Amino acid sequence: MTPIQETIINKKTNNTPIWLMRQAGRYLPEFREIRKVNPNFINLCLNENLSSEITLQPLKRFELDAAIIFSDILMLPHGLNQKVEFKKNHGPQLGPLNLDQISKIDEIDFIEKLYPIYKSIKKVSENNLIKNKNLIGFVGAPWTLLVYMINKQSPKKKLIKDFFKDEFLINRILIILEKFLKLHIDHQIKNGATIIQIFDSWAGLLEEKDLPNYVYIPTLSLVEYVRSLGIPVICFPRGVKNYKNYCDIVKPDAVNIDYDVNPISICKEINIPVQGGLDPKVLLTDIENLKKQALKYLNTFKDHPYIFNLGHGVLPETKPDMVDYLVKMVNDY
Ligand code: 1CP
Repeated sequence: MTPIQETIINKKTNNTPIWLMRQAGRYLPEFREIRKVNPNFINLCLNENLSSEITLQPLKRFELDAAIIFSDILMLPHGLNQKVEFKKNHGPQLGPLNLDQISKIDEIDFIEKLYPIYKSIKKVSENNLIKNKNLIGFVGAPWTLLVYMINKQSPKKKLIKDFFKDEFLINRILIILEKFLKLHIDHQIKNGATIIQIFDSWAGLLEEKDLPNYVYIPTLSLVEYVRSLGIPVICFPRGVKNYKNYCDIVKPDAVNIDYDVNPISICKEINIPVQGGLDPKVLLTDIENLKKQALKYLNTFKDHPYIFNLGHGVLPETKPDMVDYLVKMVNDY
């Protein structure tokens, strides 16, 4: 068993594995080299040679316990033929959402469109660097994908005014997403992903009363699906106010907490393995502060199954030396 599986499945507490969200990305000069000559982000995700190379870049530098496949949650709407573009300094921009068109998408066409992602996963899984480590496949949660598909761009702090106006459209999209997310998960696992993480980056935008419909029910269905395939599933419902409720209802194998969550109370309230929490901005400060903040998480969770990670992705301004220090520190703890 890998260190992460020991933590999630055997609930071991005497070693703390580590990987970082967005560990493959813009803070690495070797990534920026590739990115510079590949201005189209979607095409880069669909280039199995480059995306597998990028996935492995952080493992060449740091003693991490997992690789996360270099792709994006928005490859799913791309697979459903909704236009997705990543504009410089602007984030994603999506095209019109045509329900008739999306309803007609055929499973084979979808898989064919995303095929290079699965080939990339296969390549990484066959690389020596991933031995005794996990390869993390991922999807966006139905709610977060719905947000991008209807909002057409990052909601930042809020949704467009008429977001909930067309209830029929929303319900149809959620049903279609569930079907294709399962297909996408299935193919990632078949090609070598050994854990699935579900990112619900915009769960925090919903009021408590809307969580069952948009977050709990659709996510529970995915969690049960991943579990039926015999693979652990980690959920990251960023920004929800009540992580305990979420865990009690959705029942993931582990939960990633965001940096606004108080680790001490979560450790008391939640029985399942916990991942993450450290504010990625701490990596922009200094070694002293990084050590202090990281120790806060390590000490709090010393008797709780815990996977070290951040409360959101590594920021592009991060110095690789700070990541190096953090990984060494966690491994030496
Ligand atoms: O070079 C660039 O300009 C691209 C930056 C970039 C990268 C490196 C984007 C654009 N996506 C990614 C890769 C990515 N995205 C990974 C794999 C690499 C890794 O983690 O090491 C993963 C797991 C994601 C997941 C993702 N994409 C999420 C969920 C996690 C989170 O950050 O909340 C979300 C919301 C996205 C959408 C997305 N992709 C990229 C941007 C700029 C955004 C929008 C973010 C926003 O709305 O603010």
